[in-house]
Amino acid sequence: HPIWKPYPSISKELTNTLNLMEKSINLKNKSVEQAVLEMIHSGGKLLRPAYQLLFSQFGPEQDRKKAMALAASIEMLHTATLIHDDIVDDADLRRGLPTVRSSFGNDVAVYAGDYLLVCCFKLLADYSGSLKSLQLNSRSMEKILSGELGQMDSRYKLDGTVEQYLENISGKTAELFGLSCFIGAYESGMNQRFAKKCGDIGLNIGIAFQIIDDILDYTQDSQEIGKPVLEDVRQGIYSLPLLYALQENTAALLPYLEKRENMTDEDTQKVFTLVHELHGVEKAQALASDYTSKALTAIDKLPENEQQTKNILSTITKKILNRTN
Ligand code: 2DE
Ligand code: MG
Ligand code: MG
Ligand code: MG
Ligand code: MG
Repeated sequence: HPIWKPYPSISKELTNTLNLMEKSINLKNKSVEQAVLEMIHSGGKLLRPAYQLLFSQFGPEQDRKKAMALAASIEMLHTATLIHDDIVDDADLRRGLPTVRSSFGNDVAVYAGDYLLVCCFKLLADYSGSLKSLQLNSRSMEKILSGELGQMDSRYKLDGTVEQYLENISGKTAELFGLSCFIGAYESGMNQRFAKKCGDIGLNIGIAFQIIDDILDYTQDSQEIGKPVLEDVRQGIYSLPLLYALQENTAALLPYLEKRENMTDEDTQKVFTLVHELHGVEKAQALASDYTSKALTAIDKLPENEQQTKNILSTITKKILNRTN
């Protein structure tokens, strides 16, 4: 992916990580195998493995083969959650391409996600030096699921709070960023205290990342972000910009939102306009900036090293959190 081009050594390790993922995929069932392979090669930014590889540069144990295997494991977990997410969200487009569920159907999509979860744990069990990483990984999966379920349980709720929203995205999205950063540092031989700081940086990056993702639903069109926009609203997922707008003026939004899944395109357009007018986007951008600043301040306090990891982390984090797609 072009964002890694300025960093040849990470770029090379990410290519090797992808190759390792590809090599570990072997199924008799060619539909599921092809679905998994297509998804892996669909041009994702590889953010989680990249953060994991970068944080693994801090420790004394520089086993790069292990670092790349663990990075592959994280990306496989991430890919599994996306395939399953697109089933739950009825999404037809991801990264500008048809989703697994729309190309291959729900059955293949469920199995493709299942298989990637299996691969994730196989790699982790084979390469991680400690039970700790396996424990953390399973706990993270539990938190990802809790975030998703929290979101599902808040569907169509007009009195959802920012706190609940933050709790849900901390699980469904930020947890995986936190895990990547923690495991990167920890498996390179850093102590838990340091790894925990790295994990917290990942959590803040992940929260900002999801807030921005939710803002893009209100500022970009589907072509620009390569996935459906405003579907969330129709499905009752009221993300931060809409939550802020609801706090400002529930009555203005109610006539549209109360139609629930029967909202027309005009209704969602009207909600879109109101969210902007009621400063929902602006306020969400401000909260994303707070989390970005927290992450950048903590990155700034990381130790210096030969690879200048700290500078790379800072540059790419700024880039990612200023993204428009
Ligand atoms: C993406 O959220 C969230 C991903 C987490 C999905 C987790 C699932 C539980 P979005 P976009 C489905 C499965 C859990 C496991 C396997 C541990 O807001 O806009 O839907 O990219 O993101 O579709
Ligand atoms: Mg989705
Ligand atoms: Mg979803
Ligand atoms: Mg989204
Ligand atoms: Mg969504």
